[in-house]
Amino acid sequence: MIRLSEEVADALARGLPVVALESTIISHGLPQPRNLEVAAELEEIVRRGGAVPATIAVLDGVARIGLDQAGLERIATQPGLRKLGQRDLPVAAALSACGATTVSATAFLAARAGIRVFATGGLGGVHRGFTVDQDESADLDTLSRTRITIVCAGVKSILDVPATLQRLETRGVSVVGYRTGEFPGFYVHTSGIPIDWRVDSPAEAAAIMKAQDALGGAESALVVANPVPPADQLDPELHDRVLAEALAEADRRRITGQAITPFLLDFLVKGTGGASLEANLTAVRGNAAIAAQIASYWSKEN
Ligand code: PSU
Ligand code: MN
Repeated sequence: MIRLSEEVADALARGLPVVALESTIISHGLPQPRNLEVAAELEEIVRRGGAVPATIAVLDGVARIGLDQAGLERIATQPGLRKLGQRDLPVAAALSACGATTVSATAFLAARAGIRVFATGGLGGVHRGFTVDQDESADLDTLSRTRITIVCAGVKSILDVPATLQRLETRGVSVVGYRTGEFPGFYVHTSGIPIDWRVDSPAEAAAIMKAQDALGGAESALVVANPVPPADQLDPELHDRVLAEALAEADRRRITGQAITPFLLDFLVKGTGGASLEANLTAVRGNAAIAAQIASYWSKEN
């Protein structure tokens, strides 16, 4: 049910650095045709950082760890491709379905394959309005019981960021800022919320991973929160204004569940004239680069 590409299998067997990449950001998070270019570009960034990229998706019921060009094209262009969280994986496997994997499904599959480092844009989390609709991304649950290091630009700013940080704390997920003492704001440099820990190098991140393993206990994740540089961020005022419009529109149209994240991301792209897309891409690129460095350091040490 899980198939590794030859390159990824070989790299893992030889203890070479590997970085997992998710596919939902390609299929549901970014507009076509840019998304296919980005899929290729992220893999290239990981390679330049000295690691092997493993983009993960489910094709014809098989969880694929490491996609070839044809696989990348399918996740970027196939109409009606599903968005798969961890709970969807057995169903997709049994019914030979195709789908892109979210952070929860990707982290689960990566860990099963023996990949320790994962790069994405922003984590899912607690949605605004949680007290009414109980929408908390399965990403948080998976990270609370999966031994993986995930490099992200925080959580998507469409979410309730303080509540998400609180949930990460409650569920025992370690969170460190990468060269920052504030939790990043995904499209913007900072969410304004301080975090307790920061690391300043891949070596420090790898040391935490080593300590996680040495201490044992629950197999929880390490979140390495890496902000977009201030020069590349979305203008915070524009961000706040368009986000308020997006949330109001989602409310009006009663968009909920799996559809809400893609809807809001898309609304932001249109409402900011593409500026949110550029900030999103800068975030993901930076995360892929840092993930490659951490994976490289990790493989040297282990
Ligand atoms: N980050 C992005 N774009 C995305 C996502 C994250 O920059 O599209 C995706 C991830 O796959 C994440 C998912 O796991 O959104 C969360 O969706 P939900 O809130 O439905 O769990
Ligand atoms: Mn959700």
